[in-house]
Formats: sequence, C-alpha cells, structure tokens
Amino acid sequence: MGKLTGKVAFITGASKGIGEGIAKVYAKYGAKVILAARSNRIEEIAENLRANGYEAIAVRMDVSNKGDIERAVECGIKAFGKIDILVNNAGVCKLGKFLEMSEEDRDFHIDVNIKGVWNTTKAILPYLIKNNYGKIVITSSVTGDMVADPGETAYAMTKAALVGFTKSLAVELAQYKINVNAICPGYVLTPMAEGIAKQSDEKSPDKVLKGIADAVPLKRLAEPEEIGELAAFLGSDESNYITGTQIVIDGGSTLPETISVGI
Ligand code: NJP
Repeated sequence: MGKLTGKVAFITGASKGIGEGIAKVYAKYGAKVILAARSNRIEEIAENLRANGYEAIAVRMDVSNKGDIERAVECGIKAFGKIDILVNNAGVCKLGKFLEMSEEDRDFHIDVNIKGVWNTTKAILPYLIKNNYGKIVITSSVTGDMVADPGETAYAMTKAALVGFTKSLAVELAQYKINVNAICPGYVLTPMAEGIAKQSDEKSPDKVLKGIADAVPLKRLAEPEEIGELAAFLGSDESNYITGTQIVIDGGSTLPETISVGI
C-alpha cells in the first residue's frame, strides 16, 4: 500500500516539468491521477502510466478558461467518482523589465498563475467539502515571497500572491479537514528553467544554468520528482497536521547572506 492508495488527485500543469514529476510520484504511491494541461503530451504521459499498471487519465484544459476547467473536472469525476487532492501546479514565467512590460504580459501571469489557481480551486472545492477531507497543494516559489532577480516583477508578484491565498484558504477550510499548503521550490530542471536561461542569455543558456547550480549550496538544480516527493507528502495523511504553510525546497539557494563574507 502506498501513502496515496485510494486517493484521487487532480494535477494541473502535468504535461511536463514539475507537474509531470508530481503525477509520476503520485501514481507510484497509489493515487489515481487526473493529468490536466493544454498540450496533448498529457495523453502520452497518462498512457505510459497506465501501461505501467497505474490509473491515470488526461484532461485537456487551459487554467485561464473557466469553461475548460469545469469540463475537465467533470471528466475527472466521471472517471474516478471523486477528487481528494488538488495540485495547483500550472504556471508561467516570462522575464521582462518592469518599464517595458506590456499589460498583456502582466495579465498573462495573473490569468494563469493567480486566476488559474483561484478558478481551479473553486471548481474542485465542492468535491473536497463533500468528502469532509481534502488536500490542496499549490506550487508557489521562493521567487516573490523570499527572493527575486531583475525581470521577474510579474512572476514574483503572482507567486507571492499564492502564499497569501494559501494561508487564508487554509484557515477557511480547516473546518472541513481540508489542508492547504504551498511548495516553494528554488530552481528545478524543467522546460521553464531552460526557457528562463534562454531568455537570460540566448547564446549560452547552459552557462546560465551552470551559474544557477554553482550558486546553490547543494550545487545543482532540483529534479521534478524531488518536488513530487514533497507534493506527495503534502497530499498524504502524513501531513494531516500541516496547513497554511509554505515549504521551501531549494537545495539551500535562499540561505547565503552574502557572496563575499565567510571563511
Ligand atoms: O514549468 P514548465 P515548471 N493552462 O513550463 C502548464 C513553478 N516553479 O514545471 O498547457 C494549463 O516546464 C504547462 O502545460 P501546457 C512554476 O511557477 C518552477 O518548471 O501543456 N496548463 C506545463 O504542464 C509553475 O507554477 C520552478 O503547456 C498550463 C506546466 O504548466 C510550476 O512550478 C521554480 C497553462 C509548466 O511546465 C511548474 O513549473 C519555482 C495554462 N494556461 C516554481 N500554462 C522551476 N522550474 O525552476 C502553462 O520556484 N501550463
């Protein structure tokens, strides 16, 4: 028996990167997984999971479209009859200098990173309340609430907002035995991190990724499955007494106080 046996998990942004890693780890621990994203890669991932004996379905949806979310949730309920865990993981990041950033780019971050989490949670929460049990796991970031680099105003703003959302919702939902927690990763080796490296230095993105790794005390980026393990803990009964908190998983990247003092 795995720690998620008997549970049904709805995971957004499961077509690649961290969400794909979470889906694989959830399936490994026995959860039935509903993989949600826009691209048809989720179908391939769900198919592979089923081929390995796990229960998984793919539902295509854009988290910035309320109709899409409602249809996807209906599909998930039709397939597995309930939802116990919501992993709000889908997110976007486009670097841009504040004065040069268009309103469209600002709203792109708000629509996906904030409204996407808001609307997906609204659509799924009635099912969790019906269970009188549930787990909501939100992929926030160390960026915004704890640290930031130039060019991240829109991204940092939206990721910090999710920490506030997590705290208030956790208090509100405690009466239903629903836990709400945020994961705050440092850099994770995913298409998003590779994209940021490319935006930062188009010619040498590998150099940027190496620079990131060198600045992390553990000297590497995280693997998506490592975030999956933390998400599985927060989705399981092992974390029943943890709610409204943010857990940093960053290889120590937010620890150094300076780059010049020390022995
Ligand atoms: O990102 P990426 P990560 N509707 O780009 C989906 C946070 N984070 O895995 O729709 C629905 O590889 C997209 O699917 P598709 C980060 O902020 C990361 O690195 O098919 N889905 C894909 O599955 C984000 O919240 C790092 O394109 C949408 C997924 O989201 C989460 O971790 C550090 C969508 C993105 O895959 C996953 O990031 C950190 C939409 N409108 C926080 N738009 C890091 N990687 O270093 C996108 O602190 N998706």
